[in-house]
Amino acid sequence: MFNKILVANRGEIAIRVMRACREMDITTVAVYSEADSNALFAKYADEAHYIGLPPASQSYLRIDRILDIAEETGAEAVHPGYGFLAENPDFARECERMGIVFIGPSSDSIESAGSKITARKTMEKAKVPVVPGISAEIEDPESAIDAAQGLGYPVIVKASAGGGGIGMKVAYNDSELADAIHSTRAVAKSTFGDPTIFMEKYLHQPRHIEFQVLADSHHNTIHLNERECSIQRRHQKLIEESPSPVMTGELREEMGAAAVRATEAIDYTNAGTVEFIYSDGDFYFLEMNTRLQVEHPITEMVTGVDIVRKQIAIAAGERLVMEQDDIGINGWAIECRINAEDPLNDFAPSPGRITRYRSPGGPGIRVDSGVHTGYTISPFYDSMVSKLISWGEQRVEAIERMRRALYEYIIVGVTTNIPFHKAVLRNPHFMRAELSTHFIDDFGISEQVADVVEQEKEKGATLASALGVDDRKVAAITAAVRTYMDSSAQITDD
Ligand code: MV4
Repeated sequence: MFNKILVANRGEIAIRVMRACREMDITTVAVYSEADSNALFAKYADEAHYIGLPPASQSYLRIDRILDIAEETGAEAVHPGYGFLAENPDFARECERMGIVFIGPSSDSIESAGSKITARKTMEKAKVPVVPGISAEIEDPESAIDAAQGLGYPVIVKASAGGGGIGMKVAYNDSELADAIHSTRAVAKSTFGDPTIFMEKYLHQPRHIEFQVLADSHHNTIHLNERECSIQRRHQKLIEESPSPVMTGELREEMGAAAVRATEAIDYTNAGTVEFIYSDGDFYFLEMNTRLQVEHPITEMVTGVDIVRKQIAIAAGERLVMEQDDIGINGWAIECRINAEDPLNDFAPSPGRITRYRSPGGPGIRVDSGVHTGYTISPFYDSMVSKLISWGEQRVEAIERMRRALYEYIIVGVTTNIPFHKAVLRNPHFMRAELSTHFIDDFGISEQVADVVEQEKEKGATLASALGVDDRKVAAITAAVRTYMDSSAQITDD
């Protein structure tokens, strides 16, 4: 096992990884930017090294500096977290070259998953269902139009180097397809430096179901069941749950086996995620994510498997001790991503100083966070404050606990999307698990969010007048009311 690991990331995920290291008695090295010099993750590490200024291009993306520090500090392995360098084959390759273990798949696996056309071809060969489409580059619009008429409109044009929803366009007829080909090619070239595009039949309002997989370096591959991630906004996931409400034992076996075949087909090792879309009883491979995902905790809650510890053990060459039959499903888990953004203003980021912070706890609640009272959320990084995860014996209990935890959660100083989560967790469509990737647009969620905010303001105003304090203190008062159980709670001016 490793003695020392460098964590090439920041915030909550850096802490998540270092927690596993601490349990495993592995020393940790953090790297931090100027903007993170007071951040919790840098303090949590056994040692922390400065790597440069924000933005990330000058610090968290600096392969050279990060690997210099790994070498200087004697770290034997690097954990990339998610985002930043996590799916960068050049980083993995440079680690391989320097003899530093990259805690993730090989650079070759990252590369073959990164090209969507290559992945489609590989999956077809491995008998993993892919969306009807063309597993080759679109060369000229005329032949693409011929092919589209064969598939039937609508079709979707995608960048081969894309993923996560960037560089794709839907076309409903020949002339839209000609436009989509030109615009997607241009976006692909400017965003990814690769103009290669391909085409699939467009499936209307699919559900997004992904399988967590684990593969060791001894050819053992298993899956840890599915997550459903259908509450998204512009490809940003906001709520995820496991298991999926539409899953049956039979479908899980079929999709799980396909996920394992997909993983084996690209000689994958370590933790990964196989993304499918599901529509009318059929499922299709979309992409393979070659990293630890933000939403991994819900899988941990229902399977009892610590995915980060497994990643480290696999990278150290250990065998997976469990087999597929050892993996069960205990209860239900939901994750709400708590972001510093304004759900009433088009989810605009709301960076700033957190003047009051109290996270929920109690039965069935897990909070993965990197913030605290006095912490400043920097405009340089994504706006995620924490991940709030609930567990229950059944879906309804997980929902009830999540609602209760959202009620307990106090964050003053920055605007958060907590009212959005409160609205969704009471939405009758969500309760009935009528999920699709178009959920937010379809169900008038913003009016429901406005109602939640209005009700909370009223409650605060009533209290403020009853207590005879001025309106500016309403937020703090409302917060204090919710911490009545916390005898140390104090109302402060900020
Ligand atoms: C699709 C699709 C419908 N039909 N492909 C979006 C992210 C990227 N992984 C692929 N995506 C989609 N591909 C076909 N043939 C719809 C989406 C899609 C989507 C997929 C998963 C989760 C959320 C989504 C939101 C909009 C569109």
